[in-house]
Amino acid sequence: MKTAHVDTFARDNLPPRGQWPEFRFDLPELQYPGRMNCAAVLLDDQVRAGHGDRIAIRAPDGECTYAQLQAQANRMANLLVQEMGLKPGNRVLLRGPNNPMMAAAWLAVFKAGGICVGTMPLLRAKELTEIVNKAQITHALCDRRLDAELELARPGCPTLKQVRYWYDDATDARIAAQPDAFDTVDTAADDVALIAFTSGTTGKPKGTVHFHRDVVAMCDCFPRSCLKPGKDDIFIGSPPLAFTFGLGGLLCFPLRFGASTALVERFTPESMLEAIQKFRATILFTAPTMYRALAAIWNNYDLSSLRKCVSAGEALPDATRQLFRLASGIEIIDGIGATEMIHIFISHTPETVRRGATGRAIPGYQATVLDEHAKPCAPGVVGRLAVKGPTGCRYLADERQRNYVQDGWNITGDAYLMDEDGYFFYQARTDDMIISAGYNIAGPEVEGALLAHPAVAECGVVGVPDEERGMVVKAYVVLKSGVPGEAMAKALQEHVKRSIAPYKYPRQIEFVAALPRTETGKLQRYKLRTTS
Ligand code: 3UK
Repeated sequence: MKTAHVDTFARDNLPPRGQWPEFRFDLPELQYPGRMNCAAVLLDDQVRAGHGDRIAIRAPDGECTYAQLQAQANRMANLLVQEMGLKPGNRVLLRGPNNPMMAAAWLAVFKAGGICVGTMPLLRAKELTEIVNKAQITHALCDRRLDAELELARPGCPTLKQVRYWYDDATDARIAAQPDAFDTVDTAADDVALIAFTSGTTGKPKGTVHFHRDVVAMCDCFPRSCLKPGKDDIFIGSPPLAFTFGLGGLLCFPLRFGASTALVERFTPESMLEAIQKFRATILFTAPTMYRALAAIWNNYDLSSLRKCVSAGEALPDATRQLFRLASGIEIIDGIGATEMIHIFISHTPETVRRGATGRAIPGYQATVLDEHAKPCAPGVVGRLAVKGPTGCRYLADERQRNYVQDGWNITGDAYLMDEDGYFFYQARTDDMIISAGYNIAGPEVEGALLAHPAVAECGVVGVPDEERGMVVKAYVVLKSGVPGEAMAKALQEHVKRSIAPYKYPRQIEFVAALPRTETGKLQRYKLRTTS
């Protein structure tokens, strides 16, 4: 299909075809036409189908309908094209907390045939500079409140010529002055729609390239099979739209199903429950650590509207699943996704949960566990997780493509085992396995055991160098009750020895006030390792 992009930078910097994963479109709902713009599917089609008067976005300062969201996205698209000179295929940096302006900006860039590059609100000038230069970003739309780091980055960003800040009177007036009609650019289904940078913890950031078709495919896989949302659902949650977990769960999924999204800029556990209560939200997206915090204060709010809860970003320990179910009555839907895959590919419904498992390959995806010779492991044997489906990894000009894609499979970097029934059990990140005195120990399993102890609020387990054993298991523990010290350490060690194979118990325990986490809720194990 002929590209609509005038600027072909992103296409030109895709990996060579031979290094692409195998793409599979095995379901009837994945048979897409050759031309599609994801914003036309998510927004224009909904308005055309008569949903214009339904609420699309709810926010603390008001609501907006599908028709109003479309008009705002159109005005912003006109600003991009008429005043900022955007050409289809140009990369546009987007930066702001989750709110209606930000949502409209994403849709505006898609409509104009631009390529969205979302950036996490907490990124600093150095990281922004790397992203702008890697993706050769030409335009930026940014919330005025987050201008400082972007301005600091600009001198090091020669390609970035056009920057506008919203919530700035001049820009807001220019947006308001634009026509509210815009002809959505008729992109090819395989024109690039976004470049998502991985929240990876080490090394230079990797840009993962996703097409318009991929954005629609993520809506037609996980939510369709595991969430089954309806028009009356109200989505809410914490992941930033710059994280594809949030882009799907808090913008694309609700629009695809004609539902609505409640966008809130910042959450504490308390304000999240207040917001669920206020908006009568029905579907929640957040990370395991937030579910632990919510469970502790659940009873203080009326949360009767909530039906479904999705957890992703890191492993959900069974102890957290049980803690949350006791508090809320809700069985969490766990799902593993990756920026490379754009969204979730292994998950389950509340009815098909299996304790300790992430779930099964969702319809549309295949998953397997491979041994060191790239052969499938027998059930119960730990190996490397490999997946394929309608979406997959295409790094922007990056040698690391060869690590992630092997023989057509996407290799996520996770150690998993599969049982006889096709359920996948997370062990650890492949490079996080602890080898102590010849034993392979998965840190998350030890964390799961510790979390089942009533005194433990949060914990992180890593291997630290040891003369005698090569490595020993060390646990960093945040307590919710009890006193840190020798006696508590002893009690926790005994508890672990009673719950899992005794050799896995943490020989060292350090009590801390908090654990280092990324903006996406992931424990930063490398920081724990370097502090020991
Ligand atoms: C880990 C999980 C166990 C796993 C993501 C949903 O997390 C997302 O993307 P990232 O690129 O990280 C990917 C890696 O995170 N992980 C994520 N979910 C789980 N491990 N159980 C889980 N449920 O190591 C994976 O390889 O930041 C998640 C949707 C979109 C996403 N981008």
